[in-house]
Amino acid sequence: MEKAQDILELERRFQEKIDNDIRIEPNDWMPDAYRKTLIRQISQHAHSEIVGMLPEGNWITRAPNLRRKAVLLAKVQDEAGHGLYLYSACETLGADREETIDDLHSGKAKYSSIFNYPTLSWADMGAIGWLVDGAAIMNQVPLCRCSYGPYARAMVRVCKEESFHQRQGFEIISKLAQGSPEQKEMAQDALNRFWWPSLMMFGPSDDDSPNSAQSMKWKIKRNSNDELRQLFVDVTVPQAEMIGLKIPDNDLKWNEATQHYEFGEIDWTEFWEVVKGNGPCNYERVETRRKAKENGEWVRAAAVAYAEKKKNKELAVEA
Ligand code: BYC
Repeated sequence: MEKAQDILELERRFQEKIDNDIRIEPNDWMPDAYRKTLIRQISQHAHSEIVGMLPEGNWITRAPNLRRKAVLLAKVQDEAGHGLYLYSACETLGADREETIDDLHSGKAKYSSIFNYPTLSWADMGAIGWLVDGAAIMNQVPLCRCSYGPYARAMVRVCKEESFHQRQGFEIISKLAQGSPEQKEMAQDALNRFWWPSLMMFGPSDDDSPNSAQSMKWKIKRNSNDELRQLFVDVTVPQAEMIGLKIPDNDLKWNEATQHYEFGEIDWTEFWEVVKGNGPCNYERVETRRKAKENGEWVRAAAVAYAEKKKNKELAVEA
């Protein structure tokens, strides 16, 4: 009985902190469900950053000039860094990093649906930076105010870097859109293929989002999936107009009364198929990560052998 009362008191204090916007830190008491939700979201986010390196990594050797290559290389390296901060944030919650990564490789863990689409032309580098990083910023800026300290702090740096990513993507796509008719066509084709998957990045609509209500109550998420999707559409449509590209949605129209764009129905069947593992590149993406781990085995073994040798030498000196 006393124990149950203690827990109630801990829960009360936890909720009080949340209500007063006081951050929860790794050593603070937190309900198991809060910890589990954070591990779920942060690990999925980390996997997305790591798998997200693949579609763009595919174009590093084919960038059209040295400047584009250097910028793309830096961008992909930034994504690796984001993945590492996020795996560390996950560890502060007690998750084992090795197990977390193995869950990605076994197909058990989710990562963002967007990275299961192929990158078919250089214009896709523009579309990804502009749309995918643009959507990521929209979703991640509110996460800088997440109730869990390590996640919120990681997001501050991630968002700064995502802003640079978005701008480099917009620069690529606008240059193509102002180029030759063939280049303009490439830009339009990339927009046609990445528009709807970018809207899907925000997750299912609010009525079908099982986690949103509780995550918002805990101030992990600050906005609902639909709210952020709408903000993204409102910001991005004028950008497309500015560079002379057409959003591939015949139902898109400005609503003067609500001061928002109305847009067409998202193909939720396609979304859930991709999330379940049946998208165009799901198999290839996970397989590439699995092979990367296998191929790096000798590096890890060498590092461990070196560390052990060094430790034995130190012990011998001490003796
Ligand atoms: N794809 O109840 P819901 C980047 C899952 S990387 C796949 O709304 P929640 C970048 C969801 O996990 C950006 N699965 O969930 C990197 C849940 O399944 P479980 C990645 C999705 O968590 C490289 C179920 O559907 N950003 O920027 O409240 C290059 C029901 O959904 C998706 C983040 O990870 C999806 N799109 O909300 C360039 C941001 N959507 O776990 C760029 C952090 C939903 O119950 N994450 N699902 O089995 C979030 O903000 C939230 O987790 C979400 C989903 C908004 C994504």
